[in-house]
Amino acid sequence: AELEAGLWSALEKGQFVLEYQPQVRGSAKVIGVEALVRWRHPERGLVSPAEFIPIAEENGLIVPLGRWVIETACAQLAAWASVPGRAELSIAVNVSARQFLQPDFVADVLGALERSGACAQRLEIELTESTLITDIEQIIARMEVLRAHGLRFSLDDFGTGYSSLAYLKRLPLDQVKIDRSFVRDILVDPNDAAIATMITVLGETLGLVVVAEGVETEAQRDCLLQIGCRAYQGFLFSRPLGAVQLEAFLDAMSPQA
Ligand code: G
Ligand code: G
Ligand code: MN
Ligand code: NA
Repeated sequence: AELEAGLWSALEKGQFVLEYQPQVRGSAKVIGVEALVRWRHPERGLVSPAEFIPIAEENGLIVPLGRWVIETACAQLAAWASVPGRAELSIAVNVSARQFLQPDFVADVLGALERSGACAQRLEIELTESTLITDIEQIIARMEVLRAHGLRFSLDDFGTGYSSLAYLKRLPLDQVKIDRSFVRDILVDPNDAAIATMITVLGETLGLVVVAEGVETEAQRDCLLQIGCRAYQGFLFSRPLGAVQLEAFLDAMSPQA
């Protein structure tokens, strides 16, 4: 309750910040970043979205907060568009069900792209399986409208929800993310390795980019590579970084850019 009181004013006080976690293909090429929101709380310091997103979804703040996330990501894309080596980067934003199903969602996203001048092809939307339990037809229709404008879609936390296989077939997706719960013990748990393999094969067969989340060690990455998964996100490469730190990280990855 104490957290909730501060949450309402946090947006106007400018207390939210985005961090960006690189997504890497092969061993070094950064293909994009995932935007992850944090709350710079005056007393508590950086508060994790795991703590406040559920509250924001409950009380409706997720709608203006989600709008702020998309606007901020678009502004970042527009800033990168003119920088050599940065213009190809995409930003993935997490969108919750309540936000995605707002009547104004499509208009908001297209408006943010237009106002910022960001390229729609560089903006990716991550939906989780739990988003998809309500009103699947409506969700698919919206995805198709946004994809027609060039946006891409990623299915987050794959394998942790319901009806995974049916969704994977029906949804107009570009990418699927192997949930980090399957990556964590991939070296020691044959079931996790089997699930990660299944998701990779299925994703590739359906023409999707498959990204493994929560990759923390080289051994995990090697194992994923062996099963055919070539794109990764996780602490092995980088933690989520503030915009300034991210610039330094990108410069270190490709010094000539
Ligand atoms: O960054 P971190 O591991 O603390 O994120 C925890 C959870 O918060 C993740 O499930 C992530 O998807 C979610 N999250 C992070 N940023 C956003 C956001 O901008 N919008 C929504 N809806 N969820 C987010
Ligand atoms: O649900 P979603 O996939 O959006 O969650 C992303 C969350 O995963 C972020 O909060 C981020 O901090 C966290 N994360 C990113 N990389 C790693 C990792 O290598 N290990 C662990 N344990 N968490 C990670
Ligand atoms: Mn995500
Ligand atoms: Na995830």
